[in-house]
Order: sequence, then structure tokens, then C-alpha cells
Amino acid sequence: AIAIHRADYAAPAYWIDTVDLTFDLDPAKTRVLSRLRVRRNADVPAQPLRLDGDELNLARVMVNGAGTSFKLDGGQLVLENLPEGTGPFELEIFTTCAPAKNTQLSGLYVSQGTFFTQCEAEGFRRITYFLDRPDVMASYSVLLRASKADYPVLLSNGNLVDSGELEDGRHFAKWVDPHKKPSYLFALVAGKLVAREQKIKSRAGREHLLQVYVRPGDLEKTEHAMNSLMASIAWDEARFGLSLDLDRFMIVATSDFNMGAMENKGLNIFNTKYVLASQATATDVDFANIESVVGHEYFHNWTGNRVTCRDWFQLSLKEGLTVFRDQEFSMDMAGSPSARAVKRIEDVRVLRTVQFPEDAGPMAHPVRPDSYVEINNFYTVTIYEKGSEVVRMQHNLVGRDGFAKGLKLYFERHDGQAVTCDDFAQAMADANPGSPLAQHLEQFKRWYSQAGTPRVKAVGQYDADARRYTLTLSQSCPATPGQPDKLPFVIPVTLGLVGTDGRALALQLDGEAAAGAPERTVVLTEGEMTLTFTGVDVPPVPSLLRSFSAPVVLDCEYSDAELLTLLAHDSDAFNRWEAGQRLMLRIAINAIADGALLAGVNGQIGQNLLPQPLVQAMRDVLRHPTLDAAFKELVLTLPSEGYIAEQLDTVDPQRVHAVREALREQLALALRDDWVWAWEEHHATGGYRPDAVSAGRRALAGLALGMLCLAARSSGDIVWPGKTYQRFKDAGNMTDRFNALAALVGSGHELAAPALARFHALFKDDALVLDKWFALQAGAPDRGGQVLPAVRQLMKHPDFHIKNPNRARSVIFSYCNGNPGGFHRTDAAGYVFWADRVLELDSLNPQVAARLARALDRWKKLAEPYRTAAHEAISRVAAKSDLSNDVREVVTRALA
Ligand code: BAL
Ligand code: ZN
Repeated sequence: AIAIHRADYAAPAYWIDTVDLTFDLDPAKTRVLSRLRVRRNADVPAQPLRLDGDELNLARVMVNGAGTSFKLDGGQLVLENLPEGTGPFELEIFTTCAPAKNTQLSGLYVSQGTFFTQCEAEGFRRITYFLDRPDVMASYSVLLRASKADYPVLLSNGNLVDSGELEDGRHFAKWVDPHKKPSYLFALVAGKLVAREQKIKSRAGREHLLQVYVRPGDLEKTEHAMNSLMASIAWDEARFGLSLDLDRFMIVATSDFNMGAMENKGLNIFNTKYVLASQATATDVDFANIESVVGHEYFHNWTGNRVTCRDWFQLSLKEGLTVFRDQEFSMDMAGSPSARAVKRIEDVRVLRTVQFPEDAGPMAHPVRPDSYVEINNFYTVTIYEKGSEVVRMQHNLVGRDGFAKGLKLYFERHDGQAVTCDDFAQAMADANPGSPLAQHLEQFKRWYSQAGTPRVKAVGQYDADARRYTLTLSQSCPATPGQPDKLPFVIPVTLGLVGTDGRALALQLDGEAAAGAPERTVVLTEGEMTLTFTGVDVPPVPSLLRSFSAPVVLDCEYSDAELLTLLAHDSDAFNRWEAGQRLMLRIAINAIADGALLAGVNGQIGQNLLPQPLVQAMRDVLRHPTLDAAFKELVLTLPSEGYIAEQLDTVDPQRVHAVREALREQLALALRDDWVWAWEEHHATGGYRPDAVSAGRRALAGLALGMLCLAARSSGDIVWPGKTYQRFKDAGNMTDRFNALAALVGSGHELAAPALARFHALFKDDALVLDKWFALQAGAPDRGGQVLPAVRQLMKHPDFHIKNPNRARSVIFSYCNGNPGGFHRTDAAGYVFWADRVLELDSLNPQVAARLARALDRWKKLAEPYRTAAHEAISRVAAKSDLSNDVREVVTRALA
């Protein structure tokens, strides 16, 4: 496997201006005729034309209508005898491929009798030979021919310009895309599908046809996706003045898909998980995810499609920016400031539990990587979520209006081009001269080039006599693979001071004439900076990095009392939540370090870990008269096992699991009456709406039910498990039903088994609901090693299909990635299972296998015996000679 380096970027030797494709669709053997108008790029030295290809059968090549000589070299088609000069010539290539055998789900494949494509990043070369790189943008026309009975619907990008009958029961459709695009945005779909349709008129007065295509029978589950699409279109016009540039915008759902969804121009292809929803089958989280993913793909139409990436090292140019846009969209849709804060906490939780570990592990890479072996391995939380944080910091440094101006300038400069992350930041800075971003642009761009999570250390000192408070902020960043030393970042720190009496203090820095607002953003650019606040008449508690103003770890030695002050009084909802998390994290870490604690039978923790003031503080939040239910649910949820593990130098996953389970049970018992109150107050029996407020109430009621079942475990109570089972049976929506089921499974109650059986019987024909059923069992709390045998059993279930990525994820990933207590076994059986599945999946679908391979990224942090066993399992995978590039890159880095 060969690494590709960003520094080696060179413009293409040829341009392709038009692409005319004809498909004769057949699952066993699809014939593709590609007619290209090609011209040499006069700016680079003359050289042969090398077209990318993968698993194609080449039948014929013609140049300007005549046969020509060619070579095949490592998958590439090489043409040397091309017309002289830089004028255009016509190149025709006839190939065939075998969609039915395509289990990789990249290129052209068949899912449940329907043809789909997935071309990002390098799938187009599995359809035809091409300059398969994003800086080659062409105009496409596509002729599709297929059996009318088997494939009545024929779709591709752009506008339908012709259709009709052919001989032998075949028919055709011709599509022309009015916009130039790179090959990764090409798409076709052919099959038996039905569509929900909606005609809309944009603000600009243009009419559009919106369609959501699904399999017959799923149509009634498309209303939310359509509503989300209409909301996305309206939002992008209102917030950024960006309108839909197509007459027709289509979404098509498939149940076999490697990713969540794909932004092909005018023809988005979606995993069914992010399209289909009804109150009976989808949870509130599903509804919210659909809104966010529909938005994300739609927003790509501008950030990604109109302006695309010069090369794949710039992937975050479109992904980080589009995640930022979908996060803002979801926040604006949620409405109130507190609902925005809830969304922000949820996003940061993902960043810290998934991206921070990535940034500290063997796969750490900058937001704009310097090299890769397999680009599919770089569709990561770093590119997406950290990339979004880097855009968010720019947003914060230039302000909301400044950001809109910057985006406008970006499109004025680069519409129709393939550009770089530098081009984006430059436009933001140029549109906002004098802003901190413009002042520090070059240094700011280190966020794109340096990997690793920076740490900010804060040390405060209060001088009561002088009424002064001095705060020293310093930064550092750990080494990452290939980057031993880091230079200082530009770190916006939004802060306030909270008096120990709970007041928000007005901020006045030494030298300022008067006290100002109680919140401001300071920009840390040096290794260290000191701020001196004057007129501080009570001891203050610093509230730092409000709303998580930068993707860093904050080290600040708060006392418990200070954290309790922030938890009770901080005006910043994010930091209020953060204070509660820090308090619980501290208890967990101390308990994990306390060797005497696990002496009891079966590693159970007998001793009370929760101090009374914390219990009272949690009770105060839970019963608070004005806080949102969604926010309360977040505060009352303990940090995950993965997040706790990341705070430790050496991890014994079983200890982490035991301590967290003990904390959960103690929180359940200590607040038992309060949980009863929370359930009574928040559970609903009326109609269902997936809005943020009612979803928050259901989430809190669900947490309460889970806690009450857990409390029942040790108290012997039979009432709440019984009530929970009743709730499970009677629930009017999937959120309530699933929460009740999860409460029974999570507490290990004997009613879990009949509930699971009943759930399966009710939903045996609904693949997405069955995924939940599988995932719940594979992710269940491990009590004595029962989960792995259950997972092995689930893999033998007639409904388990390893070739279907959603199903593979629901069982294998839920266990290996989502269940540390069940996965990290002292007998190494979890790792043996993992290695077997990585190898099994690699021969079917390398992209999915490589994701699974990452489950042991952090093996070097593990305590013995886990560490040695994990090393053996990874080595066993690496020893296989015919691994895909995808898995090879992951395990090679892990072992380095
Ligand atoms: N471009 C791949 C799928 C997505 O990020 O939208
Ligand atoms: Zn995207």
C-alpha cells in the first residue's frame, strides 16, 4: 500500500469537459459506455493520460472514433498515443462491471433488487475509467436503459430530459445535470420505488419539485424527511441567502449503505436510517438525526458541490463547514437558548468521547491531513466534528454577521471551483479585516495543520484586599504521530466570573475605565497570558470556555465547592452541565484509583461513593422549577465509560465499568423518590410530537424509569419493573416503548426476556427497529460475562445478515465499540471475536471492516492482561497477507 502525500499535489494533466454515459443495467453484467470530451491541461508538461479504474472489465477504447492502443497499469488505463496539441478530443470507453457481486457498496451495486451508486471518495472508478479526483469537474449527461418491469424508476443527477420505451420490455431515461461536478457527486438509482412529492416556491420565486423515494410500503414514513428538507431549504435561504439551484431535488433511501447519506448533486442517496420515521417505529433521537442529516446533505449543495475540494486532503473544507451548518440548523430549529445549549452539549459530548481519543491515538491526524493510504479511513470525527469546531471558532472570532459576510465572499471568489481550506479561512479573514481572525490568520491555520487536542491550564488567584483576581491561562499540546512538537494555537476562551454567592460578576480588566458585560471572549495566542480583573468584591469562580468556545481540554483545579457553585449558578448552561460532569468524573476517578474498593464479592462496590452535597445538588437540578427537562437529563447522566477511561493513564476497563455501574445504582437509590417524581411529572400519555421540548420530557421520563428499575434491583421492589413492562406494552410511540425496554434490559430484570421477545414479534418486518433490538442486547451492561455469548447467539439469528452494514453495526459495533464492560474481558474472548469479525468483514466490505478495526485504537493505554491480549488480536489481523488497504492502514498504525 502506498501513502499519498498532500505536498505531492499536482494539477491534472488533462481536463474532462463533458461526460456522456450510457448504462445498460443488469445486475450480473452492466455495460457502460463513457464518451468523454478531453483536452490536455496546457499548464503542465505533456504526458500520457492515466485514468483510474477498479474491478472493471475493459472491452474497447476509441479516440475520435478510431481504435487506439492502450496499457493497463495497476488498475489505471494508460493512453499514450493521443492527438497532438491542447485541443479537445473524444474518448470512448466501453466497460462492464458486476453490480450484484459488489459487496463493498462502493461504485454501482444492488440492494434489495434496486441499483444504487456510491462514488465518494473513489467509487466512480469502479463504474468506468476516469480522472477520479475532485478537481476535475465536468458536465454530465446520462442515459439509463433497463427492464421496465424490474426497474420502473430510472434516476440520475439533474433534469429528466427524455424517457420512453425500448424493445424487449426495456425502457430508458435520459438525465442532464445543468451544473458541472466532480465524479464523486455522480449518482444513479434504478428500481421499484415510490416517491413522496412536494412542490415548493423559494423565496427567490423559483419553483422546485422535491421527491423522497423509498420502497413501496415505506411512503408513510417519509413525512418527517420531507418536512426536514423543506425546513433546510428555507433555513439556508434565510440565514445565508443560499437558494436551491435545481428544478428537482431528490432523496432516495437504501437499506444497504456504508455511510449515513451522500450529497450527490440533486440526487442524495440516504441510508434508510436517516429517512424513514413514524412515531411507532422511530425514537426522538431518530427524528432529530433525520432532520440533521437531511439538512447536512442539502447544505452540501453549496458547501461541497458548488464549491468543492481541490483534493481529498481538503475534505474538511466541505465536511467541517457542513457539519457546522447542520449543527446551527438544528439549534435554530430547536428554538430557545436552552434548547440550543442542549444541542451544543450533545455535540461536544460526541467530540470529547470520540474525537479526543482519536486525536490522542494512533490514527491522530490534522483536520487537513498530510498523507493517507486509504482516503476512506479519513472520513473521521476529526475531519467532521473537529473540523466543525475549527469553523465555529472562526464564527466566534468574526461574529455571526461577519461569518455570513465571509461565506458570501467565499462563494463570490470560488463558485464552481475546487479549492482548499486555506481559501476558506482567507475569505473569512478578508471579509472581516481587523477581526482577531484576520489579525492572527496564519497562526489560526495551525488548527488545520497540527493534530492533537490542546490543553489549556487555568490558574486563578484572588486578592481580597486589592479586590483583584488574576487568571493565568497557558496552553500546550501533546505530541502526535509524526508531529513531536507543536506551536501555540489561537484559542478563543469565552469566560465569566461567578461569585461564590452565585452572582455573575461584571468584568473589568486592569486598565479599563469601567466594568463591562459579565461575559467576554479573550484570545489566547501565546504560550501563556495573564488577565487581571479589578473591582472583584467576592471570591470568584472562573467559568471558562463557555459554550465550549474551543476544542481543548481545560485543566483547572476547582474545589468541589466551586464546582457546586457553577452547577447551581453559572449563567452558561454548557458550563453548568460541565461542572456536574467534573464532579462525577472526580468521584469515579478516585474510586477507580482506590485499590481497596473492589475487594467485595464479584468486584461489587459496597461503599457509598456519592457525597451528600452532590446528591443534593443533583436533586436540586432534577427538581428545578425552570430548567428544561432535556438539560436535566444531560446533567443527571453520568460520563460514559469511554470518557472516564480517556482521563486515565492506564485503563482497567472492568474497574471503570464496575465503578460507573456502582455510581449509577447509587444515584438511582439516593434519588429514588425524586426519580418517582420526575417520572410522574414528565411521562406523557397523550399525542406524540418530535419537537425538542416534548422530546426532552420523554428523555427525562426515560432516564427516571431506567433509574427506578435499577433501584429496584437492589431494593427488591417489584412495582417499578412491573410498571415499566406495562409502559413497554402500552406505549404510543417508539421513544417511550424503547426507553421502557431499555430500562428492563439495563437493570437485568427478568421481565427483559419476555419484553424482548414481544418487541421482536411486533417489529419483525421493520429492519430499522430490528437494528435497535439487536443493538440493545449487544450493548447491554455486562454482569458476569453474559454479553459475548448473547452476541454470538444474535449472529446466528435468522434476522442477522453481516453483509448489511446497519445490521453488522447493530450487533458487532454495538458490542465492540459501544460496550466496553462487555468487550474488554480478562479472558480475551472479546478481542478474539473482534479479530474474527474484522477479517470476516474485510473480505466483504473493507470500509466497514476498517471502522471496526478502530475499536482497539487505544490498546496501548490498557492495563494487563488486556494490553497483551489486545496486541495479540491486532497482530493476528495484521498477519493476514491479503488485507484491504483500509484495514491494513488502521492496524499498521495501531501497531506502530
Ligand atoms: N460526503 C459523505 C457524506 C457526508 O458527509 O455527507
Ligand atoms: Zn458531509
